[in-house]
This record gives sequence, structure tokens and C-alpha cells, in this order.
Amino acid sequence: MRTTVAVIGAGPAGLLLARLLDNAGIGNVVLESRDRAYVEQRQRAGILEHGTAEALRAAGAGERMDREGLPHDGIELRFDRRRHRVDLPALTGGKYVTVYAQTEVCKDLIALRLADGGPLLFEAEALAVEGAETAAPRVRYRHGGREEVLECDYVVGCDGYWGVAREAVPQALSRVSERTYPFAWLGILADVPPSHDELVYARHDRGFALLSMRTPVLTRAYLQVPAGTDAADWSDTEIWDELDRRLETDDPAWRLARGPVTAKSVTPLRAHVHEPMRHGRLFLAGDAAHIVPPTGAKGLNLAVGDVVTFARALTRLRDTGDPGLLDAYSDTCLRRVWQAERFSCAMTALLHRAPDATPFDDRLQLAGLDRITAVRSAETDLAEGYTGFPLD
Ligand code: FAS
Ligand code: PHB
Repeated sequence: MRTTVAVIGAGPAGLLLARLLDNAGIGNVVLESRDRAYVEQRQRAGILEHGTAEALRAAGAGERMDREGLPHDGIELRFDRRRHRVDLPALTGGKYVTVYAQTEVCKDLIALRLADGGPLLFEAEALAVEGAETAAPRVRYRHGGREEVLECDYVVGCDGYWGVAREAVPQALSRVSERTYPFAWLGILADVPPSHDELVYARHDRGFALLSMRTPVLTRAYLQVPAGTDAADWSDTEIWDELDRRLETDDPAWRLARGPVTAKSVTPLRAHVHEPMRHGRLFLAGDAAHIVPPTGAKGLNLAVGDVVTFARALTRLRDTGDPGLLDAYSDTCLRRVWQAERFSCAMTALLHRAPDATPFDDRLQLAGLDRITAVRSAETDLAEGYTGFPLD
């Protein structure tokens, strides 16, 4: 098989890239190792930045998002029994975020792709990227029990952290920066309307808690737990009791609504950046190149930023012969990636309690939060980080 762009992975990065290339009239084939059902139900991100929602609309993939997604103009910071609302549009010149789950973004893009008849091969596992340093790279993959080769001009590795694309960048040319945290997130889905109409980020001496949602009747919530925690060690009642403790407030109107927990999982917290994000005709996008701690809700949004940058650059080369944007792909994306790492790590440090935290550390965190509530420039910095860094 032959195409212009081989896209490895049908997560949000690979699927949106395929859509953008289709819209630009650039041939592409998507290889995805799992089946459709798995990709469409894999619970991950839930918050779309302002720029991500605009990119989905511009790609003609925003119709259901605008119909069913929940626009949010604010988030709440909860600490020391206090509640503080951060008014996002007021601090960012009108930007807001949208609650619309990654599962739904993937469902929409897959439906569009299959409706257009574009090649999207499920249960097609890429085995290796070959010839990235040549003008004719190829992807060796297994599909239907047979080994195949996809010839192309460019390969974009959108195959996540555990994918194969990154392996094609020689170690001698790679620089990896990473941080692992001694804690993780215990996440639940629960069949109960969210107890608040915006996300609540709580800092507490017992650890971080996040009250999020998927729909007006589906709550998503997270608790900071020690790294290596087994979700099965937490009963549903223990989870709700702990959420209640960490979300405590002096506001008599507050009450945490409990309901049946339908999913429970533990996600380790870590940060990882692989540089460069390009090696010859191979480009890395999304989790294949970078992981951020989820505290800043940046993972999915960074993946979108990478593929918007790639599609724009390849279209420019095709239309004008100018390789400038493509040659700048890695630097352009890494500048945004490091801002997202800075923001996500700062949010993680501000809101999570380290196992060896001292009373002095606790006071520093509370002072940091107090400053955000009292100083507009500090609050603006958080709001700008949360609503998203420019895609160009
Ligand atoms: P993805 O990992 O989504 O997609 C990669 C795709 O490539 C997958 O479909 C995989 O099956 C496929 N693939 C892998 N190897 C392949 C091969 N050899 N051949 C073919 N296909 C291959 N972000 C948040 O903002 N909030 C959250 O709550 C949150 N929770 C998360 C929980 C987990 C467990 C993880 C891992 C991430 C979470 N994230 C969260 C971040 C998440 O949203 C990612 O940033 C996002 O999925 C990145 O999208 P992609 O880069 O497309 O990678
Ligand atoms: C989520 O809803 O999954 C979510 C929201 C905000 C975050 C992280 C995860 O910061």
C-alpha cells in the first residue's frame, strides 16, 4: 500500500490529523492496533481548551461537541475550607473551556472518517518505522495475521507513550526529560449528577481531590493516592468519604452527592518530553512525544496542537514549496509543550501534598493559593494557562 502520510495510532492526535489532511486533500492512511470499540470507550481526558474546540470546529468535527459539550467559564479552587471561583473569560479576554470527553471526540472523528471512506485500519499494529532518514519511509505493520508494508512520504507517530514510532529516533539524537511523582490519581466515574456546575480543584492536608464531570448526569472525580495504589483496595464508600473530607468547606450550601461508581482506575502521575519531535521524515505527535501530569488538563490539548501544526506545515509545503514551517515543527511544538509542562507541574505542586511534606510546605502551598485569589496577575496567569497556549 502507498500513501503520502502514514499515521500510526487512532487516538485524538491520529484521528484529528487524518481529518485535517483529508480537508487539505493530502492522502493518508491510519493504522490502529486496537479495535474500534476499545478506542471509543477508553476513558481519558475530559476538558477541551478554547483553541482545541476551535480546531475541531474548523476541521468540521465540532457539531456534536457544540450540541452536547458543556462550555465552562470558570473553575473553583478549594483550600483551607475556602471556595474561590476563577472567572476564565474575564481574565483571558473571553476564553473558556469545554467539558466534552476524549471518548466522544474520538467517536466523532471515527464516524466522519468512515463516512468519508478514508482508510482507517483497526487491529493493524505498526511493528516498525523504517527509512525515516530517506525520502521514502515505510511502516511495517501486521493486519489480518499478515505482515504488510505501507510506503509513504511522511510518517506521523501518534501512537502514544507505548507506541513504536519513537523507537525510530536514534537514541544518540534523542534527549529525554522526565519526572515521576510519588503519587497517582484514583479516578472514578459515577452515575450521579455532578455536585457543582464547574470543576473543583481541592488542595487538602489529606491530599488533592478533583471534582469533574462527563455530562450533566455523569460525575468524574479523582483522589490523590500513593503511587502503586491498587484501585480494588478502595471501596466505593471509602472513595466518597475521602472526597467528602477533602472537599470540606465552610459553605453551608455545599453537599457532595453520592451515587453508583461505574468505573475505577489508577493513573500514575509523570511528565516526559522526548526531543526532537522530528527525525527526517518521521514526526512525533501527542503522547508519543510528551506526557504531562493531568492536573492541568493538557494531554489531549497538546496532542491537538501538534497535529494542527503538522497539517498546517505540510499544506504550506504542498502549496508553496516552502519547507519552513515543517522544518520548524519540532521547535514550534516543543515551545508549547514546555509551557504546558511548566503549567501542569506548577498546578501539581500547588495542589498535591508530597508524602514528605512539612508544615512549612503546607503553608507555602496555602500562600500560593491565597496569592491567586488576591492578586489579579497571578489569577490571570492560571486562567491563561488553563484555557490554553496559542496553537501557532
Ligand atoms: P493516545 O494514547 O490517546 O492514542 C494512541 C493510539 O495509538 C492508541 O489508540 C493506541 O492503541 C495506538 N497504538 C499504540 N501503539 C500502536 C502501534 N504499534 N500500532 C498502531 N497503533 C498503535 N488527559 C487529561 O487531560 N485528563 C485525564 O483525565 C487524562 N487521563 C488519562 C488517563 C490515562 C490512563 C492516560 C494514559 C492519559 C490520560 N490523559 C488525560 C492524557 C490523554 O488525554 C492523552 O494526552 C491523549 O490520549 C493523547 O492522545 P494521543 O497522542 O492521540 O495518544
Ligand atoms: C477529567 O475530567 O478527566 C479531568 C479534568 C481536569 C483535569 C484532569 C482531568 O485537570
